[in-house]
Amino acid sequence: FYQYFNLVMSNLRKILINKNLCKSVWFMRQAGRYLPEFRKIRKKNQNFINLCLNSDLSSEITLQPIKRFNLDSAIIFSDILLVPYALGQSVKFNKKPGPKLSDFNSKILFSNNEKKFSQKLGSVYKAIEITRNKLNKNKSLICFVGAPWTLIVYMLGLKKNKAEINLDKLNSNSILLNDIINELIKYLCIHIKNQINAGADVVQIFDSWAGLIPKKDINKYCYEPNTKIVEFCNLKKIPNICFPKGLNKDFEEFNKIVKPDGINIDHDIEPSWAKDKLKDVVIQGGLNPRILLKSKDKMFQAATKYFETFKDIPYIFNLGHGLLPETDPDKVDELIKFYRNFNE
Ligand code: 1CP
Repeated sequence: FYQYFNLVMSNLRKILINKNLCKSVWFMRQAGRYLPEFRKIRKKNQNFINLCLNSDLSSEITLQPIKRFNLDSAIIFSDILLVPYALGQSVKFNKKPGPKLSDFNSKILFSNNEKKFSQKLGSVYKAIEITRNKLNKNKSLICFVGAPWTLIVYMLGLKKNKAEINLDKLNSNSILLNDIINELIKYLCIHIKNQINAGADVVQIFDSWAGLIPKKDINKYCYEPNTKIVEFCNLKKIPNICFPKGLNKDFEEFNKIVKPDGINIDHDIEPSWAKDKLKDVVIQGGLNPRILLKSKDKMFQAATKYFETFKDIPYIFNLGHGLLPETDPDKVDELIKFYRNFNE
């Protein structure tokens, strides 16, 4: 049975569950903005939320980078902000300064229920079903959620600019924040469960703004909520990868406390430091997406550092953040080929 199980188990699951040495590559934001075939669809679909909620188009976009580059995993085309949307907050995607949500209303948040929530996101689950049926069995389908803190940054409009949050707003809401976090954990677990039931193999939990949490609050806003979500995944045997971006040396503490199956490092983390400090976890990613805007040689040189450092331990090749919109798709192709050659 186990032999059979291993054979049909997708590559990413094998690495995450068995800490297997088999090789795997995918990129954050691999489906989207930098691909001409995506832009063509996007042009005809001005409302981004509606595009995410169109099961056929979502599935088509998810498969675009797989067709082009033969990556090992697909990540479902969706957005972390669909959860606040499904919980009753309207979301607009402006080009600048980014996504804008309607004013937060706690009465609306706390008046939701599982059935209503799952129905609102039904088309995401349908998109996963369609995609899983079309995707080669040895490739993984990754689903994702935003971690509570990162969602709250958008839900309460906490960001002042790229690198700063509004501390007064944070502190004046701190009592309410506890309840919001718990409510979000509940619905994020439901969203994970639904996506896995629809056919996703693995979940990635994006805490993209973890680096903006005041040090004294890091337990409350980052470690605890991520731990609860990972514990839920463990209970349901769902392979999970955490991405607490911007934590620097606190990546070590995060990993010891939260204990995810996989951890995506960002580009501020030195690979040899990660290998040394992040134990009992599969390391993923790290390469600066900006390097794909440089020459081929520079890109290969930077990537080699990751391949060399992690060649003897399980490692999922990926980036330290998402692919940038200005990335040339041919560079992505070259990087994947270079990776495959190196690891042959
Ligand atoms: O204008 C456009 O065409 C929309 C651009 C776009 C795309 C392609 C947005 C708006 N979201 C997405 C898809 C998306 N978002 C995916 C798809 C699958 C893939 O990776 O290929 C994923 C995984 C996300 C996740 C996401 N959305 C995160 C976490 C990852 C990260 O990059 O840090 C975050 C923070 C968001 C919010 C979001 N969605 C879109 C924008 C412009 C933003 C804001 C980012 C910011 O505030 O800097």
